[in-house]
Amino acid sequence: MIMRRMNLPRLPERWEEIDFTISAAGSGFTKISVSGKKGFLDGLSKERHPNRDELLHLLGHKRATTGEFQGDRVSIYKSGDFLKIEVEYPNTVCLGLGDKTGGVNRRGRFHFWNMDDANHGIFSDPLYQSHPIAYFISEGVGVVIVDSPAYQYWDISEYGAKIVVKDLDASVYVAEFFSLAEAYGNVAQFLGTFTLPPLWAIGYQQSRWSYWDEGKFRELSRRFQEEGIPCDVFYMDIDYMDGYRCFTVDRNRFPNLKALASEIDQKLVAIIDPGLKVDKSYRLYEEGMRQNFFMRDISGKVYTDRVWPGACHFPDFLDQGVREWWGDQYSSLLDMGIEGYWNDMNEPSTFSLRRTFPKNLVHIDGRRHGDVHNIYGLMMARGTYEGLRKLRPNDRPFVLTRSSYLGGQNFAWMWTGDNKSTWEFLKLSVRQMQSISISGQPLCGADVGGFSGNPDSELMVRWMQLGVFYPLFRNHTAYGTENQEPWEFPKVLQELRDAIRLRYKLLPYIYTQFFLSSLGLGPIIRPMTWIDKGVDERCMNRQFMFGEQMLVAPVLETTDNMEVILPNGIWHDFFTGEQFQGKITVEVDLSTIPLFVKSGSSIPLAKEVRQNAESTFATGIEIRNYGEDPKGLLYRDNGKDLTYRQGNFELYRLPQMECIWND
Ligand code: MIG
Repeated sequence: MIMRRMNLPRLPERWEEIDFTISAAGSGFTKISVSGKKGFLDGLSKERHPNRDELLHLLGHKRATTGEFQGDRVSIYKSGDFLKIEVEYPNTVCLGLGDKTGGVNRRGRFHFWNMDDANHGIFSDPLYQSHPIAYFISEGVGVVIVDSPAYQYWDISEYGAKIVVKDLDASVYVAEFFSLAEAYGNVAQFLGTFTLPPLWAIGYQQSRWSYWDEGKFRELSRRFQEEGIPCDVFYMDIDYMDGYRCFTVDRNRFPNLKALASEIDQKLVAIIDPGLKVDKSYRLYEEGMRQNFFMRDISGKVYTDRVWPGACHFPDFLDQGVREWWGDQYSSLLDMGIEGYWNDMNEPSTFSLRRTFPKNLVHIDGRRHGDVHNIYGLMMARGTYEGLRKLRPNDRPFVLTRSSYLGGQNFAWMWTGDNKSTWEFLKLSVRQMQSISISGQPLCGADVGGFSGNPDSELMVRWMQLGVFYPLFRNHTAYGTENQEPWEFPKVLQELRDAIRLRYKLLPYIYTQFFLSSLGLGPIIRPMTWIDKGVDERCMNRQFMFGEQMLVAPVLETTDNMEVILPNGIWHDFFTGEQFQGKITVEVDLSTIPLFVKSGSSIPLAKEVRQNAESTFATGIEIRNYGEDPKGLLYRDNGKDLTYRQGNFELYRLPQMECIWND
C-alpha cells in the first residue's frame, strides 16, 4: 500500500553473491565498492573547523583512534541493477537514519526516497530527507554508511542490517569504534561538520505561513518588545513574492524591506522554492531556458510540473553552473536586508499525483533522476550556501532546508517539515531530534506548536518548553490555522515567556555547545546511550542530553507528576541546584521544565535577557556551579563573521574564567 503510493520499487527475490574491493577512506572508515566508481561523498567539500586538532589537544581530547574493520562481517549480492549489502553487527541498540519516524532504537524496515508526504503521520516513511547511516551498539560501535542518492531500503534487527540499493555504484563505508563518542567524532570528520551559524540563528524564531506585509512585521516586533519576549528571527513565507516568482518581492506589500530590516530587533529569513514560473516575461525563466539549466524528460523536452506559481520548470541543481547561477540570484534579496534563506519543496515536491519528479527525467550530465533523486534538495541548499558565501564573503550564512542527504550539515540547517499540532507529534520530535543529530546533522528543529492544526494552551506550553532545547527554535504554523504567537495563548503567556527567556538565559552555554559540535565533539542533542549504555528504551525515547552537561526530560503529556531516569552519577535541578540520583519522580505544573545538570558542572549563562541574542550576550556572563569541583567552558566570538576560522575567538575554562584561547 505504502509502496504503491510512494512509487517505490519492488525488490528482487533472487540474489547472486559478488566480490567487492576495499580501500581506506579516512577517519577510520573502510570503503567497500563493487564498481569502483566515485560516489557523492567522495566529491563533497567537507566543512571542518580549521583549528580542530589544536583545540582537541587543548581540551584534552585524544585524537580519535582509527576504526577497525572485519571484512567477514559484510557480504554483497547483486540482482539486476540492485545491490544487497548484508552487515553482521549484533547490537542491543541501533541509532541513526536521520528524520525517520519510530523509536530512537532503530528496528524494522525503512525506505530512503525523499518525499513531501505533507499529511504524514507519526509512522510514515519515507519523509523529506535521507541519512543512510547507522550505529550498531554492543561492546563496541559499528558504523555503516551507504552512499547512494538512489532508492535505498534498510532492514535493521538485533543481528545487523540488510540493505538494498538500486545502484550498482553505491559505496559502503564501515568502521568499528570503542565508544559512541569516538564513532560520532569520526563520522563528523568523515561527513563534515558545519560553519558556525550567526549568533542570531540560535535565538527564538517566529514564523507563520504567511505574515502578510511590512506592517505586520513592525507590529510583531513591537509586540515582542512590549511583552518582554526576546525574538531574533521573522520568516517570510511564500506570499512575499510577486506571484510566487522566486527572487521577486511584492512591492505593494513590501515596498521598503531595507528600512524594515534596519528598524527591528529581528533578522528576516525568506523562503525560496525550486520551481521557476513558466512566464516569458520573467527574467529567471528566460535565463534558465536560454542557458539550458532546467530538468528535461527523455525526449529532451524541458520538464513542466505545477507548484505554487502554476506551471514551472526546475533548475538542475546537480550542475555546478546552475548552482552558481542560482546562488548569484540571492544578491538582490541580500541587498534588501534579508539575511537568511529557507529552501522548501526541494525533495522536490510538486502538485502532480506522483508528488515528485518522474524517475526517468534527465539531468544535464545525462544521469537519470531516479539514480540521484535523494541529493536534489541538498544540492539546492548547497547552491544557496555557496552563493551566500560568495556574495557576502565575510558573513556566516544561515540556510534552512527541508530536503537533504548525508552531509547536509555542511550547507544548511534542517527542520522536520509539516508536523501536526498533536501530543504525538510533540513526542515524535524528541525522537527525531536525537536521530537526526546522531546522523551528523546537529542543526535541526521541528515546528514548535505544530504546523497543521491548532494546539491548545497546554500543548503550546509543553512544545515551547521543549523547543528551548531544539537547536533550531522556531514557532511555525500553516496557512489558515489560528495565530500561534505566544500572546495568542493569554492563559499561559507567562509560561511561554519564561520558556523563551530561558533559551536566552542559556545562550552562552548553548553557543559553546555549537562551537564544540563544530569540532565534531558531539551533536547538541544526544541520545542518553551517549553516556549510559544500559539506558532503558522508553526513557531514551523521552529524554535526551543537551550538550555535554545537561539532561532534558520534557513534559510530554497532561500530568502532575512524572518519572525521570537520570544517567549514572549525581544530577542537579538546573533551577534550584537540588541533588538527585537514579529514578526520581518530579512534581509537575504548567511552568515546570525538567532540566538537570551533571554534578561537577560550571555553566555559563547570560547575565540578563534582552530583546535578541546579540543584546543578551552583551550583558555579560553569570556562572552557575553545580556540585563538587565544577568545570566548564565558555566560547565567545563576534557571532557574525568568519574570522573565527583564523582563530579570532575566545575560549575560557570555568569557573575561574581562565582564558585558554585568545587571538
Ligand atoms: O506546500 O511555503 O513545509 O513550512 O509554510 C506547502 C508554505 C509549502 C511547506 C513547508 C511549510 C511552509 C509551506 N510549504
